[in-house]
Amino acid sequence: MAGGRDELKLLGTWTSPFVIKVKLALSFKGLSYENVEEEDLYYNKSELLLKSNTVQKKVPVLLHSGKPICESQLIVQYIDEAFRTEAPSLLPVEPSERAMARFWATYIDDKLFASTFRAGRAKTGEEQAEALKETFAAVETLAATFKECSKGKPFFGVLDKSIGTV
Ligand SMILES: N[C@@H](CCC(=O)N[C@@H](CS)C(=O)NCC(=O)O)C(=O)O
Repeated sequence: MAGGRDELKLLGTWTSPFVIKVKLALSFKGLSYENVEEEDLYYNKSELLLKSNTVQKKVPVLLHSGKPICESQLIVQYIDEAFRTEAPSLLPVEPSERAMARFWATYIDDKLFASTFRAGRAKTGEEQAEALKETFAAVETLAATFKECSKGKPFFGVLDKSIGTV
């Protein structure tokens, strides 16, 4: 397996969708890494996180031979560029398709994750209902987009007899 525990260290927390995104990218590329879980991300950040992401102090941070890479989308791109493994590229090769993939990745971060977090932190039922409405609208947009992007490919929007339409 490429990567290696000495070479790659992921600072994260298991609940974070941004961290999960990076874990998926590492897994698709067949890279092994050391997972370093932040025990108390919001109240007591580790020294390693504070010195690795001095600006945002957020996870995920990928340490590659000690060098920190921050921001989940940039980490995914970094993994794609830095590790030419047998696995296919994470992003399309064609520039316009690549731009489109980045557009939807940003949409997921800005719309889906943001409204989901808002729903979780809402102080009133009304606030929560509003945030959930936005979340479901974003999911519908994504479902339609993935179906469209997957035409002719065995991916989203394919009818599988055992699990129905996904
Ligand atoms: N845009 C960043 C967002 C990362 C982010 O918001 N991480 C949260 C965990 S889900 C965090 O570390 N929060 C700690 C804090 O705000 O102090 C990315 O994509 O990496």
